[in-house]
Amino acid sequence: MFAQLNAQPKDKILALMGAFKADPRDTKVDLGVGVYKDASGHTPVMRSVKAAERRLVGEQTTKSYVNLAGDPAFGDAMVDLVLNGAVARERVAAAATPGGTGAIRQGLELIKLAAPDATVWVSDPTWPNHESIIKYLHMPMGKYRYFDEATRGVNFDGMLADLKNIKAGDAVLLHGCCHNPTGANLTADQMAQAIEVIKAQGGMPFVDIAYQGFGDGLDADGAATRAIASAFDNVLIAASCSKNFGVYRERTGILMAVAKDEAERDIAQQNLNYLNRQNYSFPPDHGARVVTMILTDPELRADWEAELEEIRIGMLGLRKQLASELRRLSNSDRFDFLAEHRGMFSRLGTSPENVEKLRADYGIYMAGDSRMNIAGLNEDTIPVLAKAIIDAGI
Ligand code: PLP
Ligand code: TYF
Repeated sequence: MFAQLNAQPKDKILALMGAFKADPRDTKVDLGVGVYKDASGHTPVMRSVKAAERRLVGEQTTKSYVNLAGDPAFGDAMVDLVLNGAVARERVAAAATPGGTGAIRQGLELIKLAAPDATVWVSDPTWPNHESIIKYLHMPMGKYRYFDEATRGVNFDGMLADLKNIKAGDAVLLHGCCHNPTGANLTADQMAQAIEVIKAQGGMPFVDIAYQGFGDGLDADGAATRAIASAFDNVLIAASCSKNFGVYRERTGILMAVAKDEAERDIAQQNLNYLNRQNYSFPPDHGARVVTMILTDPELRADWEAELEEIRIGMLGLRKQLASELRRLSNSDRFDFLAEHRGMFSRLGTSPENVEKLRADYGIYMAGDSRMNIAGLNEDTIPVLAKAIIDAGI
């Protein structure tokens, strides 16, 4: 049996983690995998998460099964966090999933159940796992232009032109905020225009929101998802708690299906439950329970929001410092886009050869497409990176 298996391609971002670990240089800088790190390079457990876990250990009296869709209180709390009343609660089906990745997988499977021939459109570029899962499911995939290599902003004209090619019944995967891997995002006005085009074409949006609170703030980062949810009869939303609660390994996420009305919501909910059952029966509960406790306890919530805001402001500060150091060294404004980008990532916009040069000559690790994890920087490494970028002739 196993002799018939083919070798599988590695996840390039995860492979980079191994290469970084193996590098003996103590000057090395890790801008690879998308995990938040503080100034000392540590990924801490958030204070509110620690407190909620302590409370949970004391209070929990059973580890018995919950529901196929997970704890309904988690669904309520997350629908509230992401949608904040943008659509009537009765229209939203929700199921807990193993991380945001699980939600993406289940959402794609739901599309496949409903419309096996639907094309799923993704931004070019997008998070590599989007493409990988779509291919694995043998679903037709299309790409819409997204990144402008010259400005390192969004190629909005290209995006709109490509969205005008989608067919009725197709799905369009959109990043709710903090685009991965580019860091370039639509303005509210551009999103409104994209919504109009997708609507006119009869497409259905599928929003992936994995960084709410990492861009312009918890509320502002939900605005695009809310605008989308309130503009269509049907929308899918995959939300991850990995980053904004720092619960990466707990695998905490949720898939929401916004339906036309309550009756349609019931059918959608049955299908979400069905898909969970086919794939793993019950979704993980620990992280979801911790998140629910934080979101519903005013004290824990206030502390979580404060810590998340510190993280966000810290990353914004790093962006500004890097852009200003590069402005000084290059005597130009050509790196100002770094301060305009939002979230954890920025695509520097240079060749794989230059990325390799930065790794080999300077010990600076970034993804092969020149995506940098801004949270991997600190006051000491910003000048090192800026100098390396200029010395390498980028
Ligand atoms: N979507 C995007 C764009 C991401 O960058 C991530 C990364 O972590 C995820 C979804 C899902 O992450 P997780 O499955 O760890 O919740
Ligand atoms: O893009 C990233 O770096 C994060 C973390 O298979 C990640 O989203 C990377 C690879 C992967 C799963 C998560």
